[in-house]
Amino acid sequence: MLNTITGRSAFLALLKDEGVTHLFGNPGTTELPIMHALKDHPDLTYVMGMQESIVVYMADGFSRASGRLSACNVHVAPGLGNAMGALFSAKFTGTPMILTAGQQEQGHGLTEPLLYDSLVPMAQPLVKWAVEVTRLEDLPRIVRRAAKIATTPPTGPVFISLPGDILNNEAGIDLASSTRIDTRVRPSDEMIEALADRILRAERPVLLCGDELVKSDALEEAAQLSEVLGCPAFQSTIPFGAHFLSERPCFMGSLNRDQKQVRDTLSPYDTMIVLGSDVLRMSVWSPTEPMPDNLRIVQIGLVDWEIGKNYPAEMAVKADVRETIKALIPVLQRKGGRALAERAQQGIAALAKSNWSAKRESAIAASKKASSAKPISGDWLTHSLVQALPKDAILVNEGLTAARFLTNLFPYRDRWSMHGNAAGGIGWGLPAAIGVQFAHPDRPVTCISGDGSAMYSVQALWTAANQKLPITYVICNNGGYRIIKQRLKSFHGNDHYIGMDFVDPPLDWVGLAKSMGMNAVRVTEPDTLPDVLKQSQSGSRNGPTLIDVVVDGTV
Ligand SMILES: Cc1ncc(C[n+]2csc(CCOP(=O)(O)OP(=O)(O)O)c2C)c(N)n1
Ligand SMILES: [Mg+2]
Repeated sequence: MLNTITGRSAFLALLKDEGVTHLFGNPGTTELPIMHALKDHPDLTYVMGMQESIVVYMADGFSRASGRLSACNVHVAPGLGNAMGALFSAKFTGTPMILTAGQQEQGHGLTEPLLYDSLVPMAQPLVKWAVEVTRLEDLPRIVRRAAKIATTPPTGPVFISLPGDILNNEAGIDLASSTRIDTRVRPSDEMIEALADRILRAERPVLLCGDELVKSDALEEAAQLSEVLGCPAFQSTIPFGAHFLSERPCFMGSLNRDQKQVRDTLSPYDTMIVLGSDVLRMSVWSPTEPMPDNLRIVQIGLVDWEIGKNYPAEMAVKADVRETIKALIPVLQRKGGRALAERAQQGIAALAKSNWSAKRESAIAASKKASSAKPISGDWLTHSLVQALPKDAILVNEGLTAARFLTNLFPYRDRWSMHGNAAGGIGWGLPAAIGVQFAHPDRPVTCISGDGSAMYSVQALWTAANQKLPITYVICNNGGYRIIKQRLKSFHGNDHYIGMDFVDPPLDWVGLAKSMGMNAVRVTEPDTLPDVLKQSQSGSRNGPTLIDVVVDGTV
């Protein structure tokens, strides 16, 4: 005879058994069964966000900064609707996340009560699997399957609708156990040989490095591969993670999203080895094709949707990047012999003048030139912030125009050290930093955000204060949507910036932050900025702090 258990308690027990430690949520009546059961699960921390997009962004930050499964719970149809922008982001980054919503009782939902709509079709386009539980006995199978699907590469969010009758019913059910699929697969011996032969045939190879190097923990291996070949390694066009060890000699920084520049940058090469990355994902349309005509592609990764998606791959391998590189390097060395070693040495020497470290020096010099500009230059802010950060700092980046040089200045030293806006929907940074801090309670987390971006999710500050998280928030306050103004001007030659300023009335960032229970300071003087930033990083703190930096908004 199995012990009887309520659906609500079984749900929380199942999440915990799948490794979930925090439930990010926003409650309504349909979530009350879960809220009722929480007191019996004190080892699951409930983190309340004051709007559903914040809830999902917090969970997203947690998973992205840890690689672990996260869970978040939102309120029926309007709550799921509020969460869609954040779910879109989680889909983009393949965040392993279980998103749930309470739903009206089965049968009652059919009468279309207040707040009701079908949830599964709403969530479906953005998740790997969407399902509603229709029998309590199915709950364990569904949660176990959801956790497995979310965590199996290509990882991604899943959605479960939880009707009230399922949560409140009681039954003798077996909670079963967790399944995790080990996908650290390497290619066949034949393929490794063929890959090595093909790469050695390349006269001018180049690496393109993406997010799977973080997910598969392959940063060291990727750096070694670049050094064995002596070839440049570029980060992909959206630098939303620490996709390469910045200070290694072959790192060139990230490609940008200017089609012409990318084409020019890549045209010297004949073979692009794509390591767990999308290929030349762009933002705005251009008549220029970013891929040079004669560049051939060798592509490796587990996210097969991206392989050969827009550009055919001459060799395509669905395998773990770390395991593949580990198997490939000794074969390359054996086959390449001394000739390869010599070529690699020359290649590394030739990169010394143009690699990330060299470019960093010139970016520092350029930033210093702006050290006395007022309003404060974004470049001086970025430089001063990077100088202030301790070695183990984690940076959450949604700094937009003010932080344009951030990834040129901040070195990625480990795979969790930087997380940036990936999918383009703004408002991710403030709440994501909360999840990042929960994932790394012992590391200092700093979030840099544009003022416009921050206003999409400003109530996340309350959660940071409520949870006493020592996050430093740096707001780049230029009083408007500068990037949109820049684009109106450059695309349309129009400098009538209707709907892009917030100066009447201006936003009172210090007042906003203080109203949500946190310390805040406004900085207008470029010479005091470095000290304020340094102070923000020193000592232990019991709660967040906000630094409102008044920066240049010139278009
Ligand atoms: C969810 C969402 N809504 C609107 C946009 C369009 N958008 C892109 S950037 C931007 C303005 C960003 O302003 P801010 O964060 O202040 O940065 P700044 O350009 O001033 O540096 C807007 C509105 C978007 N990307 N995502
Ligand atoms: Mg702005």
